[in-house]
Amino acid sequence: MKVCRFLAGDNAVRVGWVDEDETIADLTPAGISTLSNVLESPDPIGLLKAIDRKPLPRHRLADVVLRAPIERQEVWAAGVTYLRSKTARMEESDFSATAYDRVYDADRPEIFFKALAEKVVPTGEAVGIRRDARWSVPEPELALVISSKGTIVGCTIGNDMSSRDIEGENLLYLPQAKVYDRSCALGPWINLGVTEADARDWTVRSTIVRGGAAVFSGETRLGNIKRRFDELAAYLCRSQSFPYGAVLLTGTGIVPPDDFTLHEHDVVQIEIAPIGVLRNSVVTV
Ligand code: DO4
Ligand code: MG
Repeated sequence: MKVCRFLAGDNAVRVGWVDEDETIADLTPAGISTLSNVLESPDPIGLLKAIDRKPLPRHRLADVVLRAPIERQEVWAAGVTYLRSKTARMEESDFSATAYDRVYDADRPEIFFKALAEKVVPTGEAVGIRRDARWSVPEPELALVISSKGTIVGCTIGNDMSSRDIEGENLLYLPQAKVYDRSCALGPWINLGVTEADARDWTVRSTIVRGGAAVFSGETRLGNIKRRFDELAAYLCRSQSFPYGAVLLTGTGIVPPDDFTLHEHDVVQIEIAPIGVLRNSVVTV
């Protein structure tokens, strides 16, 4: 079951149920006006199943504008959860190599703050590359949607945009490499009730298009993530409460070659087939 935030004719943000036939049922007449109404329910799937969709207004996906599937949640990100991410980062920086090597094997994962909800970019809008960075990449990641009780209630696709030269220069620069305008995209919507066992069979595919041609393609299986999803969520929620819930990016296993950097006007496409596609052009910020 997929739920989204969308704008229809009157420019009000509504919550919709996305059907397999690519239409959206507007949940407003059913009393659901926020995503939190669903995500914070004791039984999100049961809540939706109890709704009679027949009388609800319907829109074709092509006729609406999707907003990022987030309201007031903080966005956090786990790092170095794939062997590919560890080796890429160890090559990027002699200075920080030991830290990446150690965190990959440590009990405690790397988890860092990524974005406030209002700064998250939806599918169809531009993600940013910093004007003071020379080496910028997308990080295609599964994003876990976590309720205020710390329960994983759904998932979506995330892009943890990163400035690798800034991160590689000094580990203490990580917040500047990771947190800046348009550095986080989420979407297109949230899949509810996915089990970790199912998701581990899914493939993440990423393509970067420049001037109409693909300049990078890569893929990985979510089963390559070293840590369990509930382990990551539990670490995030240790000694920290999230009254509006949280979104946790689970790390990247797709790393373009070291001579690749994003350019303005590139288009980054990330697909996890059972969820959908997150597509963003690139702008310098
Ligand atoms: O410390 C580096 C960040 C790691 C990261 O974002 C990832 O592995 O996805
Ligand atoms: Mg990342």
